[in-house]
Amino acid sequence: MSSLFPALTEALADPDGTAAHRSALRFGDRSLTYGELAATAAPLAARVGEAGRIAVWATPTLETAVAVVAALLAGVPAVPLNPKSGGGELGHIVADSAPALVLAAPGDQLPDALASLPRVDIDVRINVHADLDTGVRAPGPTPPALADELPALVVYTSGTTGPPKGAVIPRRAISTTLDALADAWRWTGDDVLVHGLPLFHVHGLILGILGPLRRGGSVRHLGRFETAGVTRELSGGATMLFGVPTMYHRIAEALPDDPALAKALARARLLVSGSAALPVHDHERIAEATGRRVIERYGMTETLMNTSVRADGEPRAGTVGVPLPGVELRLTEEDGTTALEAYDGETVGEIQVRGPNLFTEYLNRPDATAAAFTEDGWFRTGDMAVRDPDGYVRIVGRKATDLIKSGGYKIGAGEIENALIEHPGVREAAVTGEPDADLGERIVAWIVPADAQKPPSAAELADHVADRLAPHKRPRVVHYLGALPRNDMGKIMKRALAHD
Ligand code: MCA
Ligand code: AMP
Repeated sequence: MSSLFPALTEALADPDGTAAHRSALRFGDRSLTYGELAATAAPLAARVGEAGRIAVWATPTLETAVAVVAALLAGVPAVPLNPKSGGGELGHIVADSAPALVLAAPGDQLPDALASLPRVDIDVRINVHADLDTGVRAPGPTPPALADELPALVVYTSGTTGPPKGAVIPRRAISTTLDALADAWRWTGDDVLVHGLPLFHVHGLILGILGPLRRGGSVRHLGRFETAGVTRELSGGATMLFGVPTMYHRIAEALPDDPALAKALARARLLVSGSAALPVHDHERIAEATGRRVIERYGMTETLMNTSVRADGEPRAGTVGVPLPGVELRLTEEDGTTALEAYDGETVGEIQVRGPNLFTEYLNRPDATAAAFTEDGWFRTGDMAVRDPDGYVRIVGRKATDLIKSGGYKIGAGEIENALIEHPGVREAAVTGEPDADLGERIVAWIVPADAQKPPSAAELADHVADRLAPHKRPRVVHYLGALPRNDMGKIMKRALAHD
């Protein structure tokens, strides 16, 4: 039952202490010290303290970070919402998670799907210390001790079919995963992290915001990812960079014409990639131009972080390193229960994990929760891998072909197919992923139009999906067919499609 953020607790108890004056968060030209964060988040925590669950309109801003910290101080589970989600997706998340209220930055326009929820503005008080210099500086109330099993966040994640499921992430999963990463990466309060990741997923929110705060260090968020921001921050004192492979690919593309970027990356203490596989070609291009090797770590919304190349280990392109402290990892045979013993770099099995880093359940989905675990408590990741003789894990694929990773986002083919079929011009639809140098995979839609003479255009279908679900789920390529290839059982043969 220890504090998730010791530096923040210290700043609350002693607004004049050294911890209070340390830098915590910076978004553009707006920043907060730990003292300011405490003075801003504590009153918000008091306001939401009685709520059952709260939604957070998770724009890439200081407000989102403050809102999530306030929820964690209060012990109220937060549901981060993608502000680009379409009406259908938001409607599902709100109905499923039933938040008591929504926290949003003053001035943010909220869509109709949130109209029924009471709204609380996130009032970020910059320069609180300056105000307090003319007033009374009193210690804040000590946050209540909260049980480790208490849900901290509900993060929505796509499956192969149906709408996204809410993964319930307890406080102990956050603390143990962040402490395991601290061990693997020698991550301390002296580190300054830079990233431009979205704040409604595990990578950007838990690793990218809560990670530095747990260490008593600081984070500079770019608002949106751009290589110029990476150059600026890594040249100006930042020590670590987190990104998805698409971001490192864009860095690799920019490096030949951008010596300042190469110099900035060369100065970084640690460059970390995750959420999808970073192609070896991009690893090599970055290493060649900067002399620095990107390290990869492997995680999942349901498990937080499982493995990583360690800061003191050998960086090896194409691998995700070794299991983190406290994480049990095994590969299993096709039956899903027999453990493979091989460490030969060849024998492929499904990765299963066990440990304090795991989620507790999918909200309102006991069926899906039960299916995700073996009888003896191993979580089935669906990722296929081999292990090198020294234990390094190499991910070689996925069990489900209906899961697409595009730009580091996990996207279920079924979810997009359901949205496409709602379009009046579509009779049948199938969705696949195909390789894309920038995004890893791009979404491809295979459409049987209702009227072959007047098929809906690719742009119209992309907009249709972006409006209902989210822009990153829109098809990038559309093929029109007279019929979908089906087997004798009537099942669509996606492999045949992809090879057409
Ligand atoms: C284009 N746009 C549209 C449409 N077409 N909007 C609406 N309707 C349309 N038809 C807009 C997009 O919204 C976007 O707007 C802009 O055009 C460009 O889009 P895009 O080509 O998709 O690229 P991008 O915006 O540059 O995105 C690349 C990215 C992004 C920055 C790498 O994919 C990204 O942030 N990925 C991170 C994913 C992530 O964090 N995954 C973690 C989950 P605008 O410019 O306004 O945005 S995995 C996880 O958490 C686990 C635990 C793990 O291991 O990490
Ligand atoms: P999500 O469900 O969005 O949290 O995505 C989790 C999935 O991302 C995992 O099951 C993996 O398939 C993939 N993933 C995360 N990190 C890596 C990595 N470093 N290399 C390959 N795949 C990864």
